[in-house]
Formats: sequence, C-alpha cells, structure tokens
Amino acid sequence: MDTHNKRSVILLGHAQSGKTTLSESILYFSKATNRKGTISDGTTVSDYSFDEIERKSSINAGLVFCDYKNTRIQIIDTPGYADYYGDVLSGIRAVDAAVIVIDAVSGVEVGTERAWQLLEEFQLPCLIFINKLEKEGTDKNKVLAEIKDRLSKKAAMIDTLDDPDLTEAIAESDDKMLEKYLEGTKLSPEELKSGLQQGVIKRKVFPVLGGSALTDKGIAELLDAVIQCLPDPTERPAVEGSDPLKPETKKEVIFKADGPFSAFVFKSISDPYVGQLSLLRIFSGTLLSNTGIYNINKRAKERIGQLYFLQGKEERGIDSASCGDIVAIAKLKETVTSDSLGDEKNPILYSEIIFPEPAISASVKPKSRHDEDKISGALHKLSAEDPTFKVTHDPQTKELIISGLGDLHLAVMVERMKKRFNVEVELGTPKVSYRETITKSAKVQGKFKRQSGGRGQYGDVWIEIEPLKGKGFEFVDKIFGGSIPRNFIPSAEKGIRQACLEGAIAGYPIEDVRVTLYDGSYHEVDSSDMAFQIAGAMALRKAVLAAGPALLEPVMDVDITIPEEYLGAVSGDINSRRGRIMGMDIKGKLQIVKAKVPLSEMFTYANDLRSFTGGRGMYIMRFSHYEEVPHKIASNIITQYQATKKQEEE
Ligand SMILES: Nc1nc2c(ncn2[C@@H]2O[C@H](COP(=O)(O)OP(=O)(O)OP(=O)(O)O)[C@@H](O)[C@H]2O)c(=O)[nH]1
Ligand SMILES: [Mg+2]
Repeated sequence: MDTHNKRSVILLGHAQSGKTTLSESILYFSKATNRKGTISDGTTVSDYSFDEIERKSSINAGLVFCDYKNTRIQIIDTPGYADYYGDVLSGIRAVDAAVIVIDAVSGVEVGTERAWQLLEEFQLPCLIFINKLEKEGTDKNKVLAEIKDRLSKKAAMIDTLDDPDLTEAIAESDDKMLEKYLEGTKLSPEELKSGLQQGVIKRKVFPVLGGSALTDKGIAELLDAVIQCLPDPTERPAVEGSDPLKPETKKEVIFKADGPFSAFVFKSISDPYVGQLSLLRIFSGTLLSNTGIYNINKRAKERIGQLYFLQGKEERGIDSASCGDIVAIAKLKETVTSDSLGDEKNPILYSEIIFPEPAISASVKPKSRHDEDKISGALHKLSAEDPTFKVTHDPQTKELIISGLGDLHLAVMVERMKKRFNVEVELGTPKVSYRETITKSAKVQGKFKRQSGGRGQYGDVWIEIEPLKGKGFEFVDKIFGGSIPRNFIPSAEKGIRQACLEGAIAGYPIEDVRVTLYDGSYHEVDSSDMAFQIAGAMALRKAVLAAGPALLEPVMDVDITIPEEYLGAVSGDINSRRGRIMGMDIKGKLQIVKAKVPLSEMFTYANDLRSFTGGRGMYIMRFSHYEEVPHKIASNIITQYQATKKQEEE
C-alpha cells in the first residue's frame, strides 16, 4: 500500500459509547469481515479476550484494519473505563489521528473530556462521531451544541460544506483563505475541501459526524471523512525524537518509506500461541520479515522473524511493513514497551510512555496454601504486560501487595490469575506500615544475668534515648574508663538495632531516636557477645516505654481533580478522613484540591470519590511523610497488637 493511502486512528471516548461496536461496523461495512459480531454475543473482532466477552466491555486496546477505497485504515479500539487507561496512553503513540465516539443519549461525558485533553496534549487531529442516533428522542444538533460548549467552538458538522461556522473555521486555518474570506469573497468548493483537511490536521477544525454503529448508519460518511480529512503518515503532526547520546538535542523524524528505519514499541502482549508480541509503529523506513533490527535503548541488535498485522486476535503474516504501519513482531528478546528501534548510525530515541501511578492497592493471599509459590510468578507476568499494574512485597507487613488504577482493574487481574494461571486469590485491605518513636528522653538500665550451673551469662548497659526527628537512628558510644570492655560495645549496639526493628509497643520499627550507651558493667567470666546483645535489646525496649512512646503513620500528598460543583463534598470528605487541605489550583474548567491525608484513611478512596462525583473526580497520591497517630487511634492499634501477640504466645 502506498504511504499516502494509509490512515491510522485511535477510537477514544467515554465507556460504553460504542467504540468497539463502531470498529465492528467499520470492518463489516468495508468487507474486511463478512459477518458482523456484537457485544451481546461476545463475537466482536476487537473484544476477543475471555474477560472482555464476560464483562461486555473492552479491557485492552484491540487492533483491527480494513481496506476501503484503496486506503488501508488501521484502527486501535481502546477501553473507555478509567481503570484501563494505560492502553489509551500506549495507543495514542501509534496513530496519526483519532475518532472520538460520543453516545447521543448521554452527550459529552467525563471520558469524552479526558479523551479531548489527551488529544490536546499530543496535538493530534480528530473527528467526532455521535453514535446511537437511531435511538428515539436523540438529537444530533443538541449533542453538537454541547460539543461546541464543552470541547471546542471549532467543532462543526461536515455533511454540507456551506455551514457558516465550518467555512469560518476552515478559512481561519490558512492565512490566504482567511484574507479572501474577510474580504467577503466566497471560497470555492475546492478551496474548502483542501482547506478542510489542512484545518483538521492543524486542529483548527473538528468535523462532527453522526450515525449508528448498531445499524451501520453514517459509516460510509465516517470512512470518507477519515480518508479526506485525516492525515496520511507523512502529513501527521511532528513526532518528537532525540539523539540517544545527547537527549537534549531534538531530532526531526522524516516520515517516508524509503528513509532510515525508525519505530516505537508502544505495547507488549503475551499471546498463548506465539508467546510475547511486541507492537510497534513504524514512523519511517521499511522493515522486512526475517531480518534484524537495532534496539536503540538497549544498544543491541535483534533477530526478527515474521511480521504481522493484527486483526483482533488473529495474526496475519506479512513480508514487509513501512512508514505508517502498526505491526507485531513475535519473541523479541531484549525489547520492551517504550523502546525505540531504528538505524544504528542515525538513531532516533522517542520519549518513554508516561503511565499514571497506581491509585489503589490491595493485599493478596492465595486461597490454597499450595498456590503460595505460583502466585508471585503469575502476578509478575501480568504486570509485565500491563505497566499500570504493579506488584510489591512489603517487607514490614510481609504482605504481597498489588496496585492498579481502580477496583475494576484489580478485579480483572484476579480473574486472570484464576483463568490463565489457575491460582485463586483473596484480596484484602493492605496493612499500614506504621513506625514507633518516642516523645521525650529517658535513661534506663538493661541488665541480663543468668546463673544456671556451669558458665553464667552477664551483660549490663545504661543507655539514654532521645527523640531525633526525621533522622532515623543514631548510635553514640560514650563509654570511658572501661566500664564495658571495647569488644562488647558492638554487641550491645547490635542488640539495640535488632530491637529497633522489632518495635516496643506495636511491633513496628522504631525510628527517629538517638541511643547513647554511657555506662554499664561486666563479669570476667560470664560476659559474652550474646549476653550484651540481650542486655542492649532489653534496655532499648525499656527505654522506649519510659520515653513517651508514640506511633507514626504514613501521610500522603493527594491531588484531587474535580468539577467545581463537587468542591464542598470533596473538602468535607477530606476532613472526615483526618486530612488537611493545603491549597487549590485551577486547570481549565476543573479544580485541583491539594491535601495531606493519612494513608490508612485512603484505601477505599478510589471508589468513594467515584461514587460521590458520579465518576467525574480523579486523584493521584504519593508518599509525603510520617506523622504521629492521634492518641485514641494509636491506643487501639497497640491494644490490638498486644492481644494478637498474647494469642500467639499461648
Ligand atoms: N442503540 C445502540 N446501541 C449501541 C450502538 N453502539 C453500541 N451500542 C451498544 O452500547 C453498548 C456498548 O457498546 P460498546 O461497543 O461495547 O462500547 P465501547 O465504547 O466499546 O465500551 P467500552 O469498551 O466499555 O469503553 C453495547 O451494548 C452496544 O450494543 C448504537 O449505535 N446504538
Ligand atoms: Mg469497547
């Protein structure tokens, strides 16, 4: 296929607006398939995985393509739910343009706005498709008005080119035309047509079309608009590349099939039959099957086998691929998502995909003891496929923790564990990693003395403990005059450090203390390394109890983005979680609330925020600092710990 006859689009929009059905309708209409699948039967080309069929909603990006009017159109169908946003961020890096799908009944929704912001960020051109218009009572003009109000004034229906708004928008995209237009000269249909494509590419015009993916209405017009208004791979907006040796030096990518090879790996999937598949977008040059490539990030050459076009789950082998193509390669050894591939002599490095930080965490436990070994292997495989899904081991609480973008995301991973790896797990609220500390100084003695036939044990230390805010732990040796022989001082220190790890009041590590060893005594025969370790540990536990012990908890920085009308609800809720509001920011029509909130109060926040903002609120969270737990809450934690400890001892 000639480079000028290629188009690539990503379908974006709110969940359930009809993106997958639209991709299915396009495939059927363009005769890429001879039977139209449906969401209700679970037979669409794009939503082929077991969990997508079960949930009747996309979870991963689906790649499909068709040939229509001598043009190859490659489509990435993305999931609309925010929990699966990772694939939207990868997919956007592979295409030249987008189609935003809007449900005619619901109009512009949160997911529509999110898609709009993303396109603005990447400066990609787009068409807008109002879907479900066969439904009674829907009105495309009403939706258009909403689009103009909430997305852009430059949105216009393009069924006729004489809409005054459209003419104006087109004229504004070109200085010459604008001059003519302002002089009152009418633009010719040819001028309008060519001006339209330039206007769309420059994001000065956003063509709006309408139809129904369910009844295949408006699909012909949509495909015509994709061909006429959207850029081919050589006309697309610039892609930023850099020199790998001098990352500050920007490098221009020249989009042509006979130029040097340059491509970006935007996603990896594991296929049950062919194994690992790397998905890449070729920006320049040509690649042949069964040759080699150069990975710029790894500075390594790799052999490649067969190249494929993907039609949903089906891999179609091809001999070569070139500028503008989105293709899959099996079993690359070194290459991972976000790597750049290219010419060793003239390498272009593309920037890494920036994924959102996980918003929600849960602890995982296998339902059966036998699965304990399998669980972490399975989780690591899942997280290798999905950069927004993370697995960590908390050394403090000894729990395995999974984190993702929302509760749906975690639930999907639990299902995959079961279906793909045959491991059943239970999710729980993660334990909080508290710390113990002290609030004042104390001097105590730790004395360990045992006489049990034969050789006895004797160790005796005096220590002072003081608060040392934010400094962790410090040990000071102030033994003068040999009250403890020098070789036993490291023993006492070891015992003290060990006791710090185990905690004195609730089993959490002790931090922010200075311990000074200043006196003690010893026995010629009975003193030993072990006896001084025990004496040190005893002294420390006693000292903490005497020094006004306190519990510290992790406090998080939380940035909450919401429409203004939820400001009151969000602030009230933050207060009820023992949080403090630190400031506000405005981002377009949205409000960002910046707060500090204890982690222990944030475990259900993803769900709570979603429910009281009707899905319109978003937040990000990162660790800020440790802070003292209020007395009442602390004493509950301590009592609980003492009770379980007693139980364990009995
Ligand atoms: N009446 C009507 N229903 C439609 C139309 N298009 C899609 N639907 C229905 O809307 C629901 C969602 O359709 P999908 O194609 O899965 O929507 P989606 O945008 O891919 O959804 P996510 O992948 O979850 O973001 C399904 O029940 C479809 O049958 C349409 O044109 N008219
Ligand atoms: Mg879908």
